[in-house]
Amino acid sequence: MLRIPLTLGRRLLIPMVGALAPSVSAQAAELTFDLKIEHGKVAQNMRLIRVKQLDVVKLRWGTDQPLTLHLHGYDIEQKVEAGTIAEMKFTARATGRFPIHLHDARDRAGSPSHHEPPLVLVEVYPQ
Ligand SMILES: [Cu+2]
Repeated sequence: MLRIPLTLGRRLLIPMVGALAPSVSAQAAELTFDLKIEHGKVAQNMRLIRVKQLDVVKLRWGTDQPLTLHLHGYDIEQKVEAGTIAEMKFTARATGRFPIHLHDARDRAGSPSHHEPPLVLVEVYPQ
């Protein structure tokens, strides 16, 4: 009997599904990351996200307080309400390191939040 392990995480499962459909793309995978923000921070082991160029990246955000996230470089801004999941989805066309940090209503480019360590760092490696 074929048994599918229930413990298999989303991050392992999705690249496998992608591998079953090579006609879509030889390399690119769709990767989903679940990120939970508590007291303005993400758990230490989720602060670095590594993907490959052309991967479709889905960041699913949860938070304990309303806030606005900003992914630099790709320049995506995403509002997240407490108790809901907000999705930030993009194709990783540009390679490099892209910080994600918090914006708030008073925030402007160059505000102190841009000088603090990022909430999460996204690294996109060349194919
Ligand atoms: Cu910003």
